Amino acid sequence: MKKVVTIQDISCFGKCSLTVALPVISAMGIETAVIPTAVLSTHTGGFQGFTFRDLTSDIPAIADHWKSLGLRFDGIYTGYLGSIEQVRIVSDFFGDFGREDNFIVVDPAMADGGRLYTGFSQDFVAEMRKLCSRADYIIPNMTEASFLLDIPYTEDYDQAYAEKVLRRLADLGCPMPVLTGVHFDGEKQGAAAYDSRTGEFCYHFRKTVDRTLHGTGDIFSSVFTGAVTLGMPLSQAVRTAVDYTADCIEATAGSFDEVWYGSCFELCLDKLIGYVKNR
Ligand code: PXL
Repeated sequence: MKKVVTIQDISCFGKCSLTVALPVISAMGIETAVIPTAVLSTHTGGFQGFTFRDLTSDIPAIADHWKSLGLRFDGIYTGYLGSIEQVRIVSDFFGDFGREDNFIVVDPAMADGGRLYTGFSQDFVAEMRKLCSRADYIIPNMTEASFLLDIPYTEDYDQAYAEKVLRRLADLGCPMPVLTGVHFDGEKQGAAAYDSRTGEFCYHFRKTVDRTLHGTGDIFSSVFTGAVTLGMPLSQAVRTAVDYTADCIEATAGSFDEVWYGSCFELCLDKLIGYVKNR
């Protein structure tokens, strides 16, 4: 069986990070080990007064135990990381568990809508930039890409601009950057990726649903990680991740007011399994 380890927080309520990654990657038929980096009562996007228990100091101990067991993973996937120290420790984990024949996905989950999430600073961005340089794939949205590249944020751009951003992301040291939330008109939205080894770009779009839902980036990155683990080429991994994310958003469309804290991804897992089976 293929094995992935995902390193991110667990938000006890509000569907994102581990409560998304674990079911989604497992549904793709991949064993999913987890390192919870923190326990929060809710995610930080719109809830007030959430608790935050930092588990940073557990990470090296977990890594040491796993090293003693000789555990190996086909993929390492990191999402939301809560502090600069945590990013550094995850970087050490890459040193311990990264190999020639596995891959690293970094989702620099730290910003959206032109703004950093609560609790993050420019120093955190600088550390995340270093972590991205160690990944095979990074999956920023346009806000995160703008912070990583230190360029002004805009949602008014064309294909040439998206490709320039992707090239510059690759220049950070990650050979295959993926940009999410890409749109060139009001009709369609999706993702774009660049393989700097071949110079090829790929895109996949679905009809835009004009609402922002929390956790869709985590759905995308989880499916993308699973797809690459299953050996899908970059363009197919992007297509599968866009399609499932769009399925989830559409499945939530009737309940946007009720479930702003996450999408009804559970209702679409059968489709995801279908994408995997029919690949
Ligand atoms: O969806 C990304 C995410 C993950 N984990 C926590 C978050 C967020 C986004 O706000 O707050 C705790």
